[in-house]
Amino acid sequence: MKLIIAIVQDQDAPSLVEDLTEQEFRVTKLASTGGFLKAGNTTLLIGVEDEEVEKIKEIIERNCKTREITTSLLTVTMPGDTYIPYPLEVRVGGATLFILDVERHIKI
Ligand code: 2BA
Ligand code: 2BA
Repeated sequence: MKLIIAIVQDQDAPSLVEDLTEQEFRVTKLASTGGFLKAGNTTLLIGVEDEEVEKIKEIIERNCKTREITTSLLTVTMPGDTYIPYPLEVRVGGATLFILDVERHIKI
């Protein structure tokens, strides 16, 4: 069994979760925050049999889009610690996946 940790954009999460559950996959949705943009994103935990991993990847590819976003980061200027916002173009990927081996899967 594998545990897929999928970090996706909030906009893509509802349709992705719907597609996964429609196809009988189990999923747990967590609210998360990206360290760089400090904006909300969604982390999904999906526990599946090894042979289903490719199918999950396809469902994620279908639902998750890469987006260019312009954000404003704050930079500190010395001296006096003044914060100046500057615009930054960032390409946020469709999804970041971590696929881990599951040692044990127990239901109590
Ligand atoms: P939920 O996805 O909200 O599922 C609640 C309960 O609904 C499940 O209890 C199960 O009895 C039923 N259920 C879920 N998906 C189903 C489906 N496709 N067909 C028929 N019945 C279904 P549990 O199995 O005890 O799971 C409780 C919670 O644990 C789940 O909440 C989910 O958040 C998480 N979970 C369970 N298995 C998971 C897995 N393989 N990967 C990720 N999260 C899992
Ligand atoms: P954030 O950390 O908010 O990053 C959003 C996007 O900003 C990233 O998109 C990337 O294009 C850019 N970015 C991130 N760190 C950067 C840096 N140090 N310098 C320049 N640009 C940077 P993605 O790579 O598609 O990542 C989307 C979200 O997935 C991330 O949100 C983070 O929450 C998560 N993520 C990505 N890689 C990860 C990793 N290796 N470990 C844990 N979480 C990861």
